Amino acid sequence: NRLKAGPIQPVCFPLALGAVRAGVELGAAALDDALRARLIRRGFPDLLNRLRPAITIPAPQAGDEPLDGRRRPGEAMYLDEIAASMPPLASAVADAIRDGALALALGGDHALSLGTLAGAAATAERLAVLWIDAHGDINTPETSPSGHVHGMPLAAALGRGPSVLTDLFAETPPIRPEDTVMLGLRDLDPGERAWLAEGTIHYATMAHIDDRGLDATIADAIDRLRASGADAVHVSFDLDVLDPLLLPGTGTRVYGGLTFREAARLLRMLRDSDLPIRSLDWVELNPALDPSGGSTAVAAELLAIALGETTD
Ligand code: 4U7
Ligand code: MN
Ligand code: MN
Ligand code: MN
Repeated sequence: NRLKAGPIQPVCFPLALGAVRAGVELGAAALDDALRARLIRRGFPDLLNRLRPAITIPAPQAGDEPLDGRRRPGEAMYLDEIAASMPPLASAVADAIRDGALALALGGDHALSLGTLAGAAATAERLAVLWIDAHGDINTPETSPSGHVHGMPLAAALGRGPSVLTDLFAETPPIRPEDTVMLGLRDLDPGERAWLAEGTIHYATMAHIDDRGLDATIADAIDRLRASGADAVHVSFDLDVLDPLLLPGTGTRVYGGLTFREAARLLRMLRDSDLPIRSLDWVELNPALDPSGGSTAVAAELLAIALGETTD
């Protein structure tokens, strides 16, 4: 489990086209800066030493045109630009993993998981995925109410969606729905609910977490990922899984999210597990939506816990 020990390679990918909302591209550098500053300030030299200098992969930007939130039904916005930007990100992630490091993708919006999942899958025989998010991100252009690609990356990784996205996984071993676990869900669109009702993807909504209890739900998820027999696990952490009262600096806020302590407990259990976690996404921080800086601080603090900072 590379969360707990070994080198960490931050890969910044300042993408906003998938969320069609300016400011989320600022999250990547803000997270890298805040994480390092925190580790220096709090005195965690071992963790700081594990952290390699960040690599920044260029992400396509909206340019002078304002981000255009309108679209025609069935269309996915900025689809070709986003798809074309993914291979360099996938390569950087695969290189870091092959080099023995934890590949830590800092976003940017969640469409970047198209690249990180493709890169992680390329290095594994069988990749399992843990998706921690208020949302399912298993829309296709046909089922998406928004047309925003950050609501579609997991669908494409699992083989559903426009060929320009699913082709990113053409050369990798397939990622299977039965090796996919989702946690924290509380805002699902009709097409996403219909897919989950097929019963293959393992998922826990926030209501399920309340009914079964957080620890048991996390233990179930870890058991499921271990039992999959996958030789690698990718964890994708969308910061909007946190309650918006705690982290308002994200683009698609949904009430009823995880508290700081619940998220810290989840991350400690993952960190201390025997799962072969080799890659991690930390996405959807939009510093422009929280000028107080509080959201960036919370995001960096939880990331430090995920990577082994401990006062346990
Ligand atoms: B995120 C949404 F309709 N489901 O598809 C959509 F509610 O990466 C939101 O999880 C997607 O932040 C949110 O547009 C994408 C919407
Ligand atoms: Mn989300
Ligand atoms: Mn997401
Ligand atoms: Mn979001």
